[in-house]
Order: sequence, then C-alpha cells, then structure tokens
Amino acid sequence: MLASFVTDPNFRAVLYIISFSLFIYGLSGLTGPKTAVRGNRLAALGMAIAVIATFLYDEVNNIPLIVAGVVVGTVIGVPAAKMVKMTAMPQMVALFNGVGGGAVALIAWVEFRESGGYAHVPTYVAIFSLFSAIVGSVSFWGSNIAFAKLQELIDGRPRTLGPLQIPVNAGLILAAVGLAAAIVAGSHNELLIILLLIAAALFGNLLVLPIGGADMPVVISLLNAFTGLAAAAAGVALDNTALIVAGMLVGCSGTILTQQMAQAMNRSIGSIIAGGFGGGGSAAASADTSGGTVRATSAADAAIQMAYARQVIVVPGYGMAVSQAQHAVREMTKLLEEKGVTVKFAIHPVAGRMPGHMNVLLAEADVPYDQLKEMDEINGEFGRTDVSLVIGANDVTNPDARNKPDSPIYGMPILNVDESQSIIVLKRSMSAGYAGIDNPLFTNPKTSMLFGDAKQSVENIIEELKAL
Ligand code: TAP
Repeated sequence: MLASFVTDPNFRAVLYIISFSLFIYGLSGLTGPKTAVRGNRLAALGMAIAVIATFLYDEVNNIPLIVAGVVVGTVIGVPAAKMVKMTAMPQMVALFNGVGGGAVALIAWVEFRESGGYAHVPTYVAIFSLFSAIVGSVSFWGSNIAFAKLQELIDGRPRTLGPLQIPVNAGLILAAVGLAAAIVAGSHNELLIILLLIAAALFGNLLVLPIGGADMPVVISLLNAFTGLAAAAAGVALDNTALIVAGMLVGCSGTILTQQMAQAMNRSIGSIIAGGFGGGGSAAASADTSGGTVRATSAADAAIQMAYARQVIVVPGYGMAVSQAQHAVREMTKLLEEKGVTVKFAIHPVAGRMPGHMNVLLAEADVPYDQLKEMDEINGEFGRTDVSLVIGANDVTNPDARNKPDSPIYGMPILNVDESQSIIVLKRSMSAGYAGIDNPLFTNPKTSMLFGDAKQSVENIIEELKAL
C-alpha cells in the first residue's frame, strides 16, 4: 500500500512541485545578502527533495552504485566548499559548473548506447540529447580552462590561434552539428557521438583560451547558463520535469547575471567572447609609466586626515578581500564615527572577483547595509567628500576608463574617486589590477599611497586613531 503510494507518479509530481517552489523561493532570497544564506539552504532542500523523488522512478535500479556516486560527490564537495577561500569562489563555481555540463554530456552518450544510437526513440529525443551533448561538453571543457586560468595553473593571458581562430572555431562547431545531423538522420555508429563530443570539447577549450583573466567571472557565468540549458534539454529528452525546471532556472539566471556583469563593465558579451582583455593579475605589475610622482604616506597621516574629515568614503576592492581586512575596516569605521565623521562605502558592481563580493564581505563584518552605496548613488558625492580611502581597489577607480579612449577599460563606469578633496590608497605596491594596466589615480597630486597589506595598514590606522 505504502509502496504503491510513494511510487505513484502523482506523488512524485507533488514532490517535484514542492522542490520547484523551493528553488524559486530560494533564488529570490539570493537578491540580498541578508536573505542569501536562507535562500541557498531552501534551494538545497528543494534539490534534496527532487533527488529523492527521482529515486522513486520504477526505472531507477542499481541503487548501490548511485548511492556510491552520491557518497563520493559528498566527500569531495562538502570539504571543498567549506575550505574554499572567498577569493577562490569563482574558480570553485567554474569547477562545479563544469562537472554539471560534463554529467549532462555523459548522460546523452549513455542514452545513445541504451537506445541503439537513438534508433528506438522519437526524433525529438535524439535532437534534445545531442544538443545537451554538444553544449554540456563545451561547458565542461570551457569551465576547466576558466578554472585553470583563475587558479593560475595556466597563464591568464589571452591565447589565440591568430587569424585561424574564427575558421577553426566555426569548423569545430559545424563538425559537431553535422555529426548530430547524421545521427538524427539514422547513423547509429558510436564513433559519431564520440567525435561529436571531441569536436565540442575542442571548441570549449578554444572558446575560453583567448579570453583574458579579467573576464573569467563573466565567462563562468555564461558557461553556467550553458550548463543549465544543456540540463534542460536533457530533461526534455529523458522526460524529467525536475531537470527541465532546474536547468531553465540556471539557464535564465546565468544569462541575466552575464548580461548584468557585461553591462557593469560597459562591454558586450560578444566583445568579451572575442577576448583579448586583461593581463592576468599582478603578473602584469608595472612601475608608474604615466610620468607622475608617487607620494607615499604613513598610517599616522592617514588617521589624522580622516579623523578631521567631515565625510570619508571607503572604496573597497579585490585587495580588501585578499587581505581579509573587512573586520578591521568595520572597527576603523566605528572609531571614525565616534569622532563625528560620516563614513560611507562605495560599492562598484564588479569590484572584487564575483558579483556582490564586497557586499558579502562587508555584511559578514556587520557593516550596516544602509552605509553601502551603489555606484550611481555615491558617484555624485565624491566632489563633496574630504577623504576617499581606497582599500585594495584599482581598476574600478581608474580614470582612464573615462578619459583615455585607447584604454582597454575605456567606457567602463568607474567610481569617481579622483573628484574627492584627498585620496588615500591602500595597496602593497604599484602593481596593476586585474586588467593589467596603469592607474593614473595613483599619481594624482591629491593621492597618497599607504603601501602594505590592506589589513595590516587598516590595523595601523586603528592604532593611530585610538592614540589621537
Ligand atoms: P583590481 O583592479 O583587481 O585591483 C586589486 C588591487 O588590490 C591590486 O592592484 C593589488 O595591488 C591590490 N591588492 C592585492 N592584494 C592586496 C593586499 N593583500 N593588500 C592590499 N592590496 C592588495 O580590483 P578591483 O578594483 O576590485 O577591480 C576588479 C577587477 O576585476 C575589474 O577589472 C573587474 O572588471 C574585474 N572583474 C570583476 C568581476 C566581478 S563580478 N567582481 C567580474 C569580471 C571581472 P598590489 O598587488 O600592489 O597590492
């Protein structure tokens, strides 16, 4: 009785509906740092329910093998997710996303074998399976390259085949589609799907290799959308509603995120895919080449300037994340406020290395949410601000984005830090930011540089503020 109840397709459908509701409710929680953790947990609960519901299919056999797979995934995934540093989150997302794409491609291959080269299934099943094989394979291999670039296993610089890049890419994708067409037309030779997966794999590698390190988070988001679409197509082929809904949610949210990131950098997704941007981190270190003079300052001077200011705007960037300075920054803020200084935080949409990076760090350090100001909201305020304290930010403050048409970041909206009365920059050296270019803000006569690790520098400022 109980057995027939739980294996009833209607019961499974109800479980799926509950899980979809949790996915959507969870996603809506991800729109703000306060609700994000709960949103994530709800979506994870939804996925657990969907997995359980899938186990209830009559066709599911070989349960011990599936459980063994789940155990291996859990043993690798949970410690990896717990141990990963916040700054390494984009490459972790790349890796997990790639595995998803790879799994979908493998499912298509398994289905090919099970159905005698799709001989015994309707044509639409073959088409959707082959679509998921191509897109899943592209996503797997592209994500691996993105991971390797961000983890610095390979050089982050763009690597192209020169004039051959476009014809080779076009050839590979045409080959994959041609092989898919041959299979749908009735060729059942397994070699065809193996060649299809290889062509898509090469295309995935060649798609991401020419893209510079700075654009990698956008590429990961795009590949994430690809994986979602591939999973949804696999869902159509397997007649599995959970895969269709979860895949489409990933596909749509990944696409929206990709668009928003591209917009924040004032670049089209096409120009990002075309590559050539970004120098691959501090390897692109350079001395000042803009001809200006660099003025170094001390923590004591920085503390005095800020203590006697009416308004200080803190501009956090990637360096604050690397040095984990957010808690010290919060303490410094409180000391300044006790001295009657108004402190605000200017948040650039692509500061750091992932969307919302600064918001997450500052929320973790209990910086009140209303002190965090989005770029458009704060940009008008720099002109009437006494001191801007730039903590490990570089590209997002680079005035060349406004003034120098041949700059690689020309057109990217920036924080107008250079309009403030005085600017203090906390970083370790004159090294470039992720775009690998000089920043004339550092040689602006109004700017003084406090060299050192950002956390250490903020702690030194705190000591000086306490002594005032
Ligand atoms: P960046 O331009 O990357 O500059 C970060 C600076 O932090 C570096 O110049 C570095 O200089 C400094 N730094 C590193 N470690 C430090 C430490 N321990 N203490 C103090 N300073 C340290 O950062 P940003 O201004 O946040 O800009 C983000 C970049 O990433 C942009 O180019 C953006 O387009 C790109 N990007 C971001 C995203 C997302 S979603 N956030 C997506 C795609 C691309 P030193 O080495 O001299 O210390």
